[in-house]
Amino acid sequence: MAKVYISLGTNLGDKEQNLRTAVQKIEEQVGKVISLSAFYITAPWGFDSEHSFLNAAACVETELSPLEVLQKTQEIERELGRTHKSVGGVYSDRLIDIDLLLYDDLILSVTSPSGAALNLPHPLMAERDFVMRPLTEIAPELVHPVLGKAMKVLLAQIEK
Ligand code: PH2
Ligand code: MG
Ligand code: MG
Repeated sequence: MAKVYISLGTNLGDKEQNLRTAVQKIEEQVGKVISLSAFYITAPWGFDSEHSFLNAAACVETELSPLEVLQKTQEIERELGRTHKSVGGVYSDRLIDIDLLLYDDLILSVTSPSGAALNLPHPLMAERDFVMRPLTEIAPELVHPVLGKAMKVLLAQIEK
């Protein structure tokens, strides 16, 4: 059984409900949610929007492979009404975004059959306050498999 850490974000609609529904669907389709952070109100990062975000992190125990987890989480995004994805680092408002951060200690860069890229660990996670704050809440001592530092240390680096 693998442990996968997931980041969730939403800045449209009933944000709290969007996160709750996503977590419920993850539990049904990916595996047992063994930890879930609080929901954090965050400012849009990397683009301008009048809509603030609600972000969270979760740890899920799964029997699925990394690409299967990606496929399921993308399906859940579509079920929740997400119609388009960010392209080339150009972000837009969204009902739900579910990103894979870590899958055990795997270091991996592949393209799924659907054409989506899967990079593990998530290449931008350690730069993003909206990811690292909820993740550090649920896994402060977890060591990043590439950077070799605990999440609490990486978060402190962003904050200073
Ligand atoms: N997601 C992005 C880009 N910017 N900003 C916040 N606050 N929260 C997010 O989840 C977020 C973002 C790309 O997916
Ligand atoms: Mg994202
Ligand atoms: Mg995404």
